[in-house]
Amino acid sequence: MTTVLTDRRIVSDIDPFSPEFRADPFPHYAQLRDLGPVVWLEKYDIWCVQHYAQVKAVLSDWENFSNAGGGGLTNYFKTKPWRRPSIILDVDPPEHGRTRKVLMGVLSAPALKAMKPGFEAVAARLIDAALDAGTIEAVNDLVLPFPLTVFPDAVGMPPLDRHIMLKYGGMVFGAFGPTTDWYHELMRDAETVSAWIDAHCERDVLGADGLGAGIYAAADAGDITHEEAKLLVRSLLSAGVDTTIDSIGLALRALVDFPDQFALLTEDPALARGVFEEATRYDSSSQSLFRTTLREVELAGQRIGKHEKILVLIGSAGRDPAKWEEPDRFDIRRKIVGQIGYGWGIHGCVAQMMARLEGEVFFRTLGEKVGSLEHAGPSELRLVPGLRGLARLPIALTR
Ligand code: OVM
Repeated sequence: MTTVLTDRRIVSDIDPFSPEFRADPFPHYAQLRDLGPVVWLEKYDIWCVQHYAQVKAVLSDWENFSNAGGGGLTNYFKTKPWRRPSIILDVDPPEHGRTRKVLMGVLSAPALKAMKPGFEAVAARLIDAALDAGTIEAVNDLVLPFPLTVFPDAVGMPPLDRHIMLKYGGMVFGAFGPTTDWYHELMRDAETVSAWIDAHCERDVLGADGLGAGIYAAADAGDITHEEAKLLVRSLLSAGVDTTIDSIGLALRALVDFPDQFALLTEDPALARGVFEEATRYDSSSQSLFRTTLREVELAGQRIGKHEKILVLIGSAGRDPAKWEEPDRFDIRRKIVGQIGYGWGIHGCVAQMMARLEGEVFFRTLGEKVGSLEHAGPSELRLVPGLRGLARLPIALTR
């Protein structure tokens, strides 16, 4: 005899990848949180968690909630991955620890300290040019060139054709969500773009003192193989530019939207780190990620079957009133303990201290140099399925 447990799951037809949801996800997050701790999204046959507590619980429990099913909507236990899976994102312990340790090593505090003057010089040059222009489209004229310069510089990449990294980023983060026309269009160049990225993961194209060289040095030391070194460079090139471009762009928009907060920054540019930290909670590039169950589990009273996908809404966790006081207020002096915007646990963003450094340098320079900041037209979102960011942010700024 078999016992069939009645599955009284909470079902919703909400589509977190729809243009309507994505245009302003925050009221939709609140709606999902009101539905319950674990919701079944019937459109995609996936589960979804949206409260800070469950998001953290899922991300902390890697034994049940695996990364081997892939970082996006595609379930690698059932469907072939679009590229060779990442050896840091798409793996569980014990393999994960070894590769993660190598990236942790190259992204050490002294390594970041050495990058800072270069970041400052680029930020100063870009912000001076923006001030000279007076009115700019801030995404393409100011924000995008910052990570797209400092990050490949840090990796040790040659200066040519770096915009191809953005095409690859679109392919990587596009594959996190359901396929769209935008994604199909982008994938028409997939072969040439992937070949370019592949070539730039090779040791001989990377400078002798960058992050890339550090990863290959770990291979020389026997911590990983040389083939793994190449794939870890690929992880840097995959996740390193779109994420920070989008996060800095959204943080900048938040400052334009909240003039009182911008005024605080101009009075005390040392609040720059707070600007970026708060923006990472309030509105930033990484709103969601996925886990896949390795076995049947129970989560907040809901039974979840083996090899089922769970959408983990970290953007919603950042607005959960059970965790944050006045979560919808952008407050650069907020004391953030338990930041969830970089994920959590063993897969929490490995380069988060580098991202923070980029944000801090950018907004400190802005606070030091810019006296006024206003919208000069409507901002527009860019619709990469796996990321949130701006395509356009017209602003006017003065000294
Ligand atoms: C990787 C990778 C790609 C995209 C995102 C990511 C958020 C990692 O190739 O390892 O982490």
